[in-house]
Amino acid sequence: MTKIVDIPEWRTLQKNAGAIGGSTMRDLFERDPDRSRRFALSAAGLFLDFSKNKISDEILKNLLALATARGLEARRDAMFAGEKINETEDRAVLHVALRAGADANYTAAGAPVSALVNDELARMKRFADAVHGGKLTGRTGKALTTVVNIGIGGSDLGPLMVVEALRPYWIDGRRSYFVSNVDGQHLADTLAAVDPETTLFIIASKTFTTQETLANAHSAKDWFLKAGASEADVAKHFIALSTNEKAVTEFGIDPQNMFRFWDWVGGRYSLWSAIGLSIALQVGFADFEKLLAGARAMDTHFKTAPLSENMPALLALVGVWNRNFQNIRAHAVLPYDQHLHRLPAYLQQADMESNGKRVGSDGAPVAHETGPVLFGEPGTNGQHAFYQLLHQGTDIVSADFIAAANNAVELGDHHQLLLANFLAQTEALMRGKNEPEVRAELAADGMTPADVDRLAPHKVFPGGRPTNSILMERLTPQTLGALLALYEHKIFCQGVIWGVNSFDQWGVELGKALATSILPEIAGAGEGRPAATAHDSSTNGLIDWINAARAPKS
Ligand code: G6Q
Repeated sequence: MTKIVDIPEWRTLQKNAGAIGGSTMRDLFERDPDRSRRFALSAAGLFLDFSKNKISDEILKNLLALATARGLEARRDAMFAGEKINETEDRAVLHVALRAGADANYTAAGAPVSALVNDELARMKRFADAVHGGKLTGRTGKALTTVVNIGIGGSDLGPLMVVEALRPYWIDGRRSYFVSNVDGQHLADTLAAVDPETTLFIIASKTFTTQETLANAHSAKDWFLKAGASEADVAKHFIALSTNEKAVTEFGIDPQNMFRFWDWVGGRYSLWSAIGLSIALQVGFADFEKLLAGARAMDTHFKTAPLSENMPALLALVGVWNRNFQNIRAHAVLPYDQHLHRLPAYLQQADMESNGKRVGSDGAPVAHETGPVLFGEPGTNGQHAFYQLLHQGTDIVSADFIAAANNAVELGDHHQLLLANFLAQTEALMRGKNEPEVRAELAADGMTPADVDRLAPHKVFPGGRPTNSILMERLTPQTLGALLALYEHKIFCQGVIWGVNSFDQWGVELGKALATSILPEIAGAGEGRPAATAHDSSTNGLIDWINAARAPKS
């Protein structure tokens, strides 16, 4: 089979990379001030400027040709048609059906799903409204004002990130906590802050077999029972979000208190499903629906816009250019919005679990790089931390800068300061500061020629660091929904171009299996243990060290 790196469209782009190598991004802007108009577009309430990448019209044309050669549109249509595009798990990929609205008519592998989705949304709405209206209360009749969502990975990061992002939309008096880590401190710290009489525990697990989530769920239930509740009270304080009714029932949750989703919803794409119930409880169902509507607007754009005017496709192609033709290995997500502080963590999973693959869908090792290392922090905090490397490090890192023009809190000139920093950073990363500029500046400051010589090399900024700027008028449920769908589809497009299955995650299995086998080798309180022998010498040594450190001290 022809490797992707051998198709003519790939080769052409390699030649383009060589040809543009001699120009700086600053040159490109100086020669063509109009580029920011051509390399920008609006969709679903978002504005994307991708002109600060080292691309030209020809490169963009050739990237679009690569997308066409890789069958991107056909693959997109196959996803929307509910075909089983997640081949290794033999599943359709239909998170778009979760937010498609009342009139939708989606099918997954030929079976209708939209009525199921809408029924479940209606159940979620009834439940959220009943909790908010005080119709559903805790065992002592008190309002359920607090949610503890117990889940991990896709059953945690999405709803946690959205609840944090929509803080201005929180219903007064309601609080939400998210417990994910099997480290008992996470649950213990949370339980210490909540009242068992007013807390609703949501056990969020697609499979309902996840070790961490079940350990936390059982411990939360023990805590609840020890606080004076009976088994019969569990129904009033524990609900499940899952695809596995049998395991939910075995845990002791009545299927009446279970909200369903389906195997065609990937964990990291599930915040739009029942997994979003914690969002609906914290902000109200109406705002949850607006989140879905925002994503739907981006879905419609993605499905219908030609690739040359398609925001997710263009963002993906620029990422492919940077990764494969500019040899950029890391990508930063930098929201200039404190409420988006969990967006980088969420996207770390969405992107790295989806496209961090070394074997193509055909089972053969790929001959090109796939997903970059993704990281990030909100601006301006990151500026005082790792931006040093972004500006002057030996590795070039690409970045997405995200901001809203208006803030929920207009406090003095804080938001202007935030926006000025947002703009300054992308300009500085693109332009840099060359040696003559640095020397002139130092001399103008009255520095001696010797000091200018000494300091100038340290003050040079090479520039040419690629960035995308994503703007919205305000961060609302709608624009947040659109932003998240933009990233989901970007990841999908890149997976298609790279020829990997973005919807499986076999890479998380090996560690899970080994943890299960090692568990019996870790001493419990007060136990002595023989030396470990079953592993390599490092792992055996680490087990022995831990067991010695856990042994009772005489
Ligand atoms: C996401 C992954 C993974 C998953 C967690 C939790 O795409 O599959 O992060 O969400 O392992 O799984 P459960 O929801 O089944 O507990």
